[in-house]
Amino acid sequence: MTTVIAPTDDAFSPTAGAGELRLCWSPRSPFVRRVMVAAHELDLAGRITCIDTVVGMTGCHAQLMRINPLNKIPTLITDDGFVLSDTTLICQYLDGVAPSPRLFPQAHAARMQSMRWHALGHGLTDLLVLWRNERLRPEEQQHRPTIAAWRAKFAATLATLDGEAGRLADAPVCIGQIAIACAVGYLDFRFTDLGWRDGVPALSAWFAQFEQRASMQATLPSAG
Ligand SMILES: N[C@@H](CCC(=O)N[C@@H](CS)C(=O)NCC(=O)O)C(=O)O
Repeated sequence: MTTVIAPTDDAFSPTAGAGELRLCWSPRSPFVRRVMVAAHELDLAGRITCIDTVVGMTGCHAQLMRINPLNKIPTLITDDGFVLSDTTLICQYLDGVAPSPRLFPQAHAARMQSMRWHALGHGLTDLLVLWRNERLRPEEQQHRPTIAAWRAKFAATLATLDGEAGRLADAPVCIGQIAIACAVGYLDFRFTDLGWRDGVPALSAWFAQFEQRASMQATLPSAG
């Protein structure tokens, strides 16, 4: 069960209580979801208090800006005085403080495979969040060539992942699969019109399995 608190000044104070981790959070962000899935996989979710933090590219969140000049979520406040922004960094932090770290493989070959998948999932998420923001603009202000390029890159990324679905299924759960699953989950949340499953049956089948994990079910996006 995720503990969510209101965005008071106190909540954003840059030191969490002993043993506590505070996460500037939204149930809609695919980046935040990646952190929360990692936390669940590492049995750390119970230590995280989520601060309800509504951000947008066209404005600044006053309290978040005081601790993170980039004004982005996720931002993690730790009990040892760190304020960490950047999803990858936060996931690495969680892996490092978990009783048994395991989402970032140590062995070079496994690590490179995992981080390569992570880069694909992360890049796809970046692209989709930009695309979503563009869609929120009035139709006549949307830049069609850029949208056409995003569409091509999205399709090419899914085709690449479709070819790797067997390896995604066979590898031990790591940050790479989590990043891909959260990106694909964002397609189901915000881009239902794209019909992303068409033409990528192996990736669809892999995701159908992966999203049954307790960590994915506990972090389903909500529009609320
Ligand atoms: N590179 C960042 C991206 C995070 C990001 O873009 N988060 C969005 C929410 S999904 C955000 O905070 N947008 C507000 C802004 O860009 O000002 C990361 O990996 O954490």
